Amino acid sequence: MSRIITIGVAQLGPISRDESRGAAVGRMLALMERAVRRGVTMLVYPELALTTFFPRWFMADQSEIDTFFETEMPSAATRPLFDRARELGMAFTFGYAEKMVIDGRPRRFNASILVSPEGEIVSRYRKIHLPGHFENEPWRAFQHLEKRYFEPGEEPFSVCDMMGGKWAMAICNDRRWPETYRECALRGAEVLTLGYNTPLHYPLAPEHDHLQAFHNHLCMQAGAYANGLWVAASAKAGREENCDLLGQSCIIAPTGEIVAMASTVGDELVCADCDLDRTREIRENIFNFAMHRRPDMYPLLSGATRP
Ligand code: ING
Repeated sequence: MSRIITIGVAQLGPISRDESRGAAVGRMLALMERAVRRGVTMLVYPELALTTFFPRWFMADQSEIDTFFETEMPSAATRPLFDRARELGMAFTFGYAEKMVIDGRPRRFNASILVSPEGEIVSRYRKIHLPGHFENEPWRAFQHLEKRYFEPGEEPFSVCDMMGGKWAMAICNDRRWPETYRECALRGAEVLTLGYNTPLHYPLAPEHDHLQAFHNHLCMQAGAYANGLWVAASAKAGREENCDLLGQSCIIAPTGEIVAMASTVGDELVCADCDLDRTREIRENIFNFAMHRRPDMYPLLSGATRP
């Protein structure tokens, strides 16, 4: 019996700084309604889907920074998303700024969750690769203060069994690191979902600005192919608070082919019928890890005990 799952990627256009959680959730719900009409049973929303990408500003006051964080999930604002998805029997994933108290200490992460068709949070992930910087750098057209506002995730990538498939989550900058895909594939993942907020301008290397779309797909297509993974990637896109964010949300097959892609920089749904068994074309042949991979020959990568 084939394991075809119709995956939807719900790209979001700009979210303004003063946009309420309710407004953002309303837009997410509208995309969910469109998704169910397309037969989608798994819907992928972007990184930090509930707010504007606030690391673009330096804020000295922690109480102001904390206005962008969620202290409970589901919250009153996001509960409608959980309720409607459960009514529709749709799984979904989205990213948000998570603040929680652990051992009496407030912790803050750039997080994402996977919610089952029954409306249960079945997996949590906290962004491992935090890009950007810690101190305010006024020379930049905009800041990228993820290293200031978030702590790096302390748990490795993980795989969750759901809907007959094996799902892993990553977030934004994670997609640029080949280790992300290989670790998830070695753990048995068949689908990697991720969201991103990617400015077109990269202050440290503006000569690469024109390559943002190329690099975006390059890293995900390569990761999908070399690991036999479906990749479903959802952008927060468009001119958000005067900062142009890359769109081109997409679904990539284990062959590395882009099988669906957004063509706007606004709220847009793209879908594809994803046969999870197609991962086997890659994982049982060209990238059969057991048969061909040589971790003893990559001691610096694999931690194998060789000089
Ligand atoms: N954003 C960017 C990303 O990795 C970035 C940071 C932009 C890195 C452009 C390199 C080039 O897509 C987040 N949120 O990680």
